[in-house]
Amino acid sequence: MATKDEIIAKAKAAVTNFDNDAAEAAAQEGLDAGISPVEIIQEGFTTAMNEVGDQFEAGSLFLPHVIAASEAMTAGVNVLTPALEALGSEMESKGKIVIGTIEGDIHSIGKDIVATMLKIAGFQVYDLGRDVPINDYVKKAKEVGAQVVASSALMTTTMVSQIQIEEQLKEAGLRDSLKTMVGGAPVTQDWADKIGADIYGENASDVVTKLKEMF
Ligand code: B12
Repeated sequence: MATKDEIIAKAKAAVTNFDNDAAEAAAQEGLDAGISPVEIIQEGFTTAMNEVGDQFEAGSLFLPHVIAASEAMTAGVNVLTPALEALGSEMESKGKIVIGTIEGDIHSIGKDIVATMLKIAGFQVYDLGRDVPINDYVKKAKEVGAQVVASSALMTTTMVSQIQIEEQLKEAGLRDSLKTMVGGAPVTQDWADKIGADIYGENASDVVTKLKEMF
């Protein structure tokens, strides 16, 4: 039987080789070997996506490669999702979270992982998808009585819109009754502090730890 390191290496190679079948096979092999789906996602698929991103930035890979890599990652994550969800299905709701990728931004992989992990941790998650108009976060938060409004931004050009979430929640009179949470690759604790967001989450595990402490 392959070792954990070998299976994680297969998961990484599947993404960097743009191979959906290999990603699904590595995910299944990991589950069969008893490896945590979270580890397969973070150490395997995400590490590989970051490498693809670095090569895209350096000009050695192009957009079709990034699309193919993200499809491979999604194929692998889809195999892991039922196992992830099964971990949390027995838990009672800890609170309501509205989440989405911000207006103008279609990057959804990281947001999807965070949403899944929050469901597992026992939160009731309302996922608005990607390219979400600012007002939609506010409307949904009001409609469901959310405790947290969470936004993902993967580009320096779209993270600035996280400021508008803060402003529109204030205008709607909701800001004091809930917490805001921000994340995504260019987002930092400094940025969260600067715009007045309550919580910054570096990755899905960090998000869950911080929210569990808070609720
Ligand atoms: C995959 C990808 C794509 C895919 C997205 C597919 C999809 N369905 O999501 C596609 C090919 C569609 C794409 C398109 C584009 N992309 Co792109 N893409 C990436 C890439 C390589 C990886 C992103 C990813 O999925 N990472 C894996 C996930 C698991 O990590 P993550 O998203 O960071 O999420 C983790 C944390 O950030 C955090 N997190 C995420 N969301 C949230 C939310 C909350 C609330 C919290 C607390 C935490 C949190 O937890 C997650 C899990 O651990 C990045 C490079 C990079 N290193 O980020 C570029 C990158 C983001 N893309 C970039 C660009 C420029 C684009 C395009 C404009 C390209 C083009 N010329 O068309 C378009 C954007 C179109 C648009 N309007 O949005 C640039 C952005 C540069 C900038 N301005 O900041 C990057 C940085 C690449 C680069 N180095 O140049 N892209």
